[in-house]
Amino acid sequence: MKPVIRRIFFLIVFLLSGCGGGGGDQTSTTTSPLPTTTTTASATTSTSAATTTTTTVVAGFSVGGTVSGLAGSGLVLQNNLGDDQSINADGSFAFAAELASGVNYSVTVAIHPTLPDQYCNVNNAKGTVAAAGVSDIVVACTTGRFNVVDTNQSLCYDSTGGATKSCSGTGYDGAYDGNQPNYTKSSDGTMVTDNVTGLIWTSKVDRNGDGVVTVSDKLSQSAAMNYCAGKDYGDFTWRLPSIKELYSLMDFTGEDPSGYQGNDTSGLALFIDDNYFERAFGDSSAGERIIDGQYATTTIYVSPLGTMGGNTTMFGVNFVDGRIKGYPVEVNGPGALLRRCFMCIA
Ligand SMILES: [Ca+2]
Ligand SMILES: [Ca+2]
Repeated sequence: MKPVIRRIFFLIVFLLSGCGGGGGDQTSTTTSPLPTTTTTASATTSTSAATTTTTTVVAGFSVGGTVSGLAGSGLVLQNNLGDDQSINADGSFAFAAELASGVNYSVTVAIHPTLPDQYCNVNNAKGTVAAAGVSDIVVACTTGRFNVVDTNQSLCYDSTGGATKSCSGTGYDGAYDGNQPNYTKSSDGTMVTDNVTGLIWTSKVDRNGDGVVTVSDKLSQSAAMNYCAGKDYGDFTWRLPSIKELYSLMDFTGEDPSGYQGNDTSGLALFIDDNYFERAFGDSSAGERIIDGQYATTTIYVSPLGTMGGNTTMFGVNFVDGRIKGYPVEVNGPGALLRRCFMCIA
């Protein structure tokens, strides 16, 4: 949604109606006195018995910040997935549309710079306007690097007993915050923007849209690549991710359910943020295990020794048990059992 945004102004038109006498119609426009109104981003109309008063109250605050490190061209920022703002040089910026107090903002990179290829990271990207302009959004562009997302792991464990311990000085994942996972879901819930890597993901694994993830939604690697390439949605060019891209979604707050005997998956903690991405497990009705939540990638494991009984092997991510492994790329076994979950990226 794009709220109507303008600076505060008051327009009061008193239409004097029904006056007796032969003076004819009278219309006056004034800027005071001001009626008591609630400040919102939309027009407010109030009516009294004596006069008809139309009061338009629009309050807006700028949303912006600073850009640094920009070397390429073509950088486009968005606020709430709209209001495109082209950036040509380092320095301060502000979106054209201003937001009313209480309105959320979420700044993302719509197009990263090219020539040279750059990645621009956005910090302080989200918040709620609080009766003041926002100017602390920091867009930092770098050349030739891929922003690594933190695994969301903030705890550290003793390597022998497994008890939690202080992270200080350990050098463990939990000792580093890094680029914390940060996602934005599209309004229809079908796409997720990773605000750290800049990748845009399809969020659904339920390919046939019947509301449940089964083997019918899974494909072999080549079929998944064709499916993504043929996807016509959102004016993007879609493709199957590489292992590096898919692994960037790994969330180590998940818990490995290996050994779990039940069929109810509702209490299982996945290794992907299910606030943004669909939950997917093995299809027990088709003979799969609950942990058969492997996702396909384009990345092939090249080994002179051969793997998977001589079958070409791709790297995949299992968001149910948190593992990264090699899997055969094609359906060559008992029917659907070697098909994989997948998501597309742009
Ligand atoms: Ca961490
Ligand atoms: Ca389905």
